[in-house]
This record gives sequence, C-alpha cells and structure tokens, in this order.
Amino acid sequence: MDVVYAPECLEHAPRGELKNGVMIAARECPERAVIVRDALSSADGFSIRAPGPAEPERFARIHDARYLAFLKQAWPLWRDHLEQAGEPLCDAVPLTFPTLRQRPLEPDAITGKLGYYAIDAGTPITPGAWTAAAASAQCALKAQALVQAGARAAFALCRPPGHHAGTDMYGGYCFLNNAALAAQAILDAGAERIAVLDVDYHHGNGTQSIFYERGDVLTISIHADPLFEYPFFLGHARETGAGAGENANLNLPLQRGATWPSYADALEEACARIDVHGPDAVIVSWGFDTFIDDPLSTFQLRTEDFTRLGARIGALDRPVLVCLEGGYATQALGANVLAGLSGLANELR
Ligand code: SP5
Ligand code: ZN
Repeated sequence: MDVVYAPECLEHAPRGELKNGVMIAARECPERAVIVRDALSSADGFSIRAPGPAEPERFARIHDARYLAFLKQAWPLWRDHLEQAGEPLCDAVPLTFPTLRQRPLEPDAITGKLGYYAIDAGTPITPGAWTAAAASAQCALKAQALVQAGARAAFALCRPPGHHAGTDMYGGYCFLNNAALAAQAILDAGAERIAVLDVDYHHGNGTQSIFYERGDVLTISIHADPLFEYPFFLGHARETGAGAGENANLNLPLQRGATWPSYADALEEACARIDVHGPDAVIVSWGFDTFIDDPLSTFQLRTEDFTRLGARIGALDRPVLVCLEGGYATQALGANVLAGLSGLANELR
C-alpha cells in the first residue's frame, strides 16, 4: 500500500496547548508523524511516497476564500502584532469567540480574527501551521490520485489532522479538512457518490457540516457521545442531514469506555449504510485515539481491534482512501496504524 507523507507536515510544532487553564505539552506533535512514517517504512508491503505541489484551487473547492487567506496570513499578522506590542514570539491562541448565534463581521485585528475562525482555544497557530496544513491536505489529494489511478487502497499520513475543520473554521488541531478535500477531488474527477467513514474518537464535526446538505457524500461518524466529549456541540444521533442531504449523515455516538463489541456493532451499522449508498470510493478519517491508552480518550480499543476494524473496511470491497486523524498515545501510534492498515491490506488481497 502506498503511504503519502510530506516532511513539511513536521513544520507545525505547537509549543503547548491549554488544559485546565495551564499550558501542557502539545498532544498533536510532529513526533506523531515521524513515528507512523518509521513504523510503515520498516514494514513489508508499504512504500512511502511524496505528494505533488500544492493545489490551492482544490483547497477552494471546500474552504472559503477568506478563510484560506486568513490561515495563510495568520502567522505573519500575529508576529507583526507581537512585535508592535514589544512581546516575545509565541503561538497564536484565541481568547474571544463569537457565540454560535452571532457571528458578525470578520475583525481587522488578528486577535479578533483568531476567535472568529477558531472553534476552540486548543489549536495554536504556529509559524509552520499553514505550510504543514497545506502539505497535509496535499497528502490526502495525492492519495486520492493514487486511488483514482486504480489503487485499491492508499494511506495519507496527514498531520495536522483535518476532520474538525469546516469550510471556514479551524480547531481540534485541524486547519484544512483533508478527507473532505479528497472526497471533493474524487467527485470532481467524475465519481457520483462517496462515503466518508470517520472512526476517530471525536465526532467529525467539520466533515459533517461541510457535507450536511449534500446527498452525494454520505458522512458517517462513530465517536464518543458529544454530551460528554469534545466537540460537544455536534455529533448527536438525531443529526441526519438536511435538504438534498437528508439521510446522508449518520452519527453513531457511543458511551464512555466503549470496547470492541459495542464498537463493532456500530461499525456494522455504518457498513450497512455504506453498502446502501453504493459509493465509488470510501474515505476513512481514521483516528487512533480510540486506543485504550490514549490520553484524550475513554474508549478501550486495543491494537488487534484496529486490525479487525481495517479488515471490516476492506470487506466493503470498494476503493479505500485512509486519512490519518487523531491518536495521541504516541509510543503506540506506529504499531496501531500498522495493525489497522495491515488488516485492511490483508482483506484486499
Ligand atoms: C483530531 C483530534 O483528535 N482532535 C481532538 C481535539 C481535542 N481537543 C480537546 C481536548 C479535550 C481534552 N479533554 C481531556 C480529557 C482527558 N482525560
Ligand atoms: Zn480525535
């Protein structure tokens, strides 16, 4: 299986993130990508490839032009802001947000822009954030091109992740929605229907909102119930899509502490819906933060469960494009990704 990886994905290196009001080491760190790359490059059956150059016109198929301009400019504006204030350089984190019901004009001040586009204060903008986010998206687009060219499966080693990013929102460590960009690229190349299956611990709120009113992209997410877990405001079972997208969104929230048997039941329901939709390809937003030792998660999946999960996705018998999302038990991340992709690859044989 081809693994698409770009060293630029390491350029986003947050100095820390807020937890309980104090800064802790950033969970979403460059080391994650290095560990996954090393685990796959030393395993049989995987070859590492580079993406092509950035395709900003593809980014604009999913994301708003003003939002893309903001992301590109956020670090230079923030740096200028700090220099003018005589402050030392540090990552940019918003502290003021519009409420859900009032989102007025985009402010001129960078301190206001951050809150305008962010959904949380846990996603620092660093000097390399844009470079890394664009490279991460480009990995997904390259994987899409490989699947388009006939590969049965491809893995985009995306970092930073993407599934919390909306058309004009960043957060949850995500800036560009890698899976949504890949889905749109497949459709633009002539596919009629796509399914996005999100198996990150957290609800894929960005992906859901991007496709909520569209019937050509079935979005399914298996995740911790937002009543108790981030992203809190989206991901309930009653969210089934709207307009042309009615019944094209399926949320399968699980209770805290979920283990493989309950997870597998949700997965069967997801796969049954995918079969009914009949997509030309399946995009998997795969987060490994469902792992028992993950610091952000309450779920209790084990390494061998990821093999089962990959095998079930392979049994869908459709082209599969996997995008890496979360997974913060860094030491185990290489083994977990390898287990999952091996389960998928063995089923495709
Ligand atoms: C892609 C992805 O997995 N993003 C996740 C972003 C989660 N950010 C909020 C973290 C909330 C931490 N809750 C701590 C619980 C520790 N037991
Ligand atoms: Zn997650």
